[in-house]
Amino acid sequence: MKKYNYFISALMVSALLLTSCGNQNGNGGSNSALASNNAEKVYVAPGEQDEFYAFMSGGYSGNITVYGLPSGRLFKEIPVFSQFPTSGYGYSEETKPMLNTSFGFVPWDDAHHPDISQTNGELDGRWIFINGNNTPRIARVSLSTFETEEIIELPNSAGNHSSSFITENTEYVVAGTRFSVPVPQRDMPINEYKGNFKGALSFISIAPDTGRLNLDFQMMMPGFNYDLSHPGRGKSHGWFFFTTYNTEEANSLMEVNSSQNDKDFIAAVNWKMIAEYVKNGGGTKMATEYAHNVYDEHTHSATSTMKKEVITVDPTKVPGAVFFLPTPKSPHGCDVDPSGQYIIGNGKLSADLTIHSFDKMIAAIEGKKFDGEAYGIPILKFEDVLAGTVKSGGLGPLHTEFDDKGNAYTTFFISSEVVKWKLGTWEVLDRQPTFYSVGHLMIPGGNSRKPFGKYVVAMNKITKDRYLPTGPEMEHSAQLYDISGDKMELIYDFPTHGEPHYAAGIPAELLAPKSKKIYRLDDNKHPFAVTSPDQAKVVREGKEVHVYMSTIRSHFTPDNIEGIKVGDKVYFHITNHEQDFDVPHGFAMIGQNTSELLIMPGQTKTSLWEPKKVGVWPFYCTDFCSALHQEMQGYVRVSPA
Ligand code: CUK
Ligand code: CUA
Repeated sequence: MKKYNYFISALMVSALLLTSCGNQNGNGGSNSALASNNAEKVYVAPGEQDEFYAFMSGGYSGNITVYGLPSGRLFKEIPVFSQFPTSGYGYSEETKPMLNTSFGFVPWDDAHHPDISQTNGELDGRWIFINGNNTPRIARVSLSTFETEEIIELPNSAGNHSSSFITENTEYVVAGTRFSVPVPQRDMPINEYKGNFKGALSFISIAPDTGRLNLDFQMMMPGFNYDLSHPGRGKSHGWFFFTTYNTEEANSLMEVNSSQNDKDFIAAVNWKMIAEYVKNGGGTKMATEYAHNVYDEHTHSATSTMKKEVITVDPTKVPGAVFFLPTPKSPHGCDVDPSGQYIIGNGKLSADLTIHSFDKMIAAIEGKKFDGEAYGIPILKFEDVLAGTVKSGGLGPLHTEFDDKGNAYTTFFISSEVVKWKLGTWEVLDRQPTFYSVGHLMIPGGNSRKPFGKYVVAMNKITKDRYLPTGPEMEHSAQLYDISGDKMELIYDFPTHGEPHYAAGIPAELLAPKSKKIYRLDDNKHPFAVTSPDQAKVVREGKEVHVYMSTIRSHFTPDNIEGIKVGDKVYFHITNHEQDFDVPHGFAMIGQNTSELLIMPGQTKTSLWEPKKVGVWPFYCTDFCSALHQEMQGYVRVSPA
């Protein structure tokens, strides 16, 4: 592989380590002259609704939070990878299988990048996808029920960071691997990493009607760190781009080891070509193990299947499908503009942004103008693919989004700012400070062919003085900018839950009409559902007891249960017979060490209780559902074993 000479400037390294979050205190944060005007811009009057929904990743909370824009109001937390006592997700018998993995039950993850399904490159509001970083998984969440419907684990992957980005007709959700690992996993010396570890890029197809996921194939790439990715769109539809770092393949990423190369790569992958190759029988079947968990909206239940095989593809066996584009200074963000022409790689140790041209890339490939190779994969010449450079004047560029007027907006972590620049001329048009140390930013539709360029949200890593301190640990801080004019205008601060890395935004008018208001009882195919309160019953099968329970304002049926013994396994299967919008009932049993349940109208949910003590034990409804909510109670008599 070609090597580049590179001296890391001392300034750069110290800046990277220190961050500038302390430097900007009092610098434009609370400009009261602007305040009254801007208050109107974010004010959503009582009874009125927000114009946009923002779906923010929860980071280490493992979930997705849903905010309104411009109000910054938190509407909902959607449990995805984490158990969630509020609704019983991951605790109820129906949802526990969602969190199965080949490592067992893993009720937590680190969720970074949500992405909304698209049709012809435009947001279509059907599903949102999100990655589990830690135990590599991809989830699909329904945007009609706002429930997690599917989670697929990714074998051979580790640190599933560069996902879950989708192709422009929602053909594939694609995942890179941040950590390369031995494939298959085995006991070997860590310092034999170089040349022996692999970087698996996973291509998961999405069924057009149901959204069902299938891990079609994995490309076994050289052992770099595949950090972020984005699909081509428009003219570059059919390609996927991944930033890499540590192309040195160092097993210890002290600065000296991994940033020796002046340039790492953006890997350009022609996924259409590889999908065709696999369809025609290409690739190798490899034995492995990964969980595939599916939640069925009709049975209100999930099933988990352990898959045993994956098709792997050696990229050198598909000539013309994979190329490396040299990209300076350990690139992080990898973003493609709405036209699909420009691929932006933000070198996080750099001040400048590197923009590659898709047309030039194709011309270089056709002209076979290569500059060596890495593990058999051709490297294109930097100058041959470069479209331009933005001399940003900032430090530590991370991520870029786009508006509908040909502008790009890039975050700078170290210099704590958003810089607006022009696609094609590469001139900087504006810059605004962020508070503080911004990671991603989001414009609704800002990574699609049709951005809605009214607002940009900056998601900041450090909160510092923005809110009254609620202890050493603070929520994160987001800033909202109005970008409808020539200059960005900071109009609002709001705290965000978990650690939002990225967000996906969508106009309310594309989403709200699809939102499901109620589960119909006649569509409830849960095996333990009861069709009416008079069907309620208690059935014993050996040590297992199944309580077929009904709940409707303001009563549980049955409400007095006898004949239970210490050591039994008691399953409460509770059907909510309400058919009014937004009337859940809860169910909680004393000593219950899983969680309560929240059962929506038309749903059936199950809680397992294993009584440990003789006595008469109460249960009650946990959701204030009617004037007689406090009357929603019952007893279970537990006799000696
Ligand atoms: S990110 Cu995941 S480390 Cu820049 Cu997309 Cu925050
Ligand atoms: Cu049902 Cu409270």
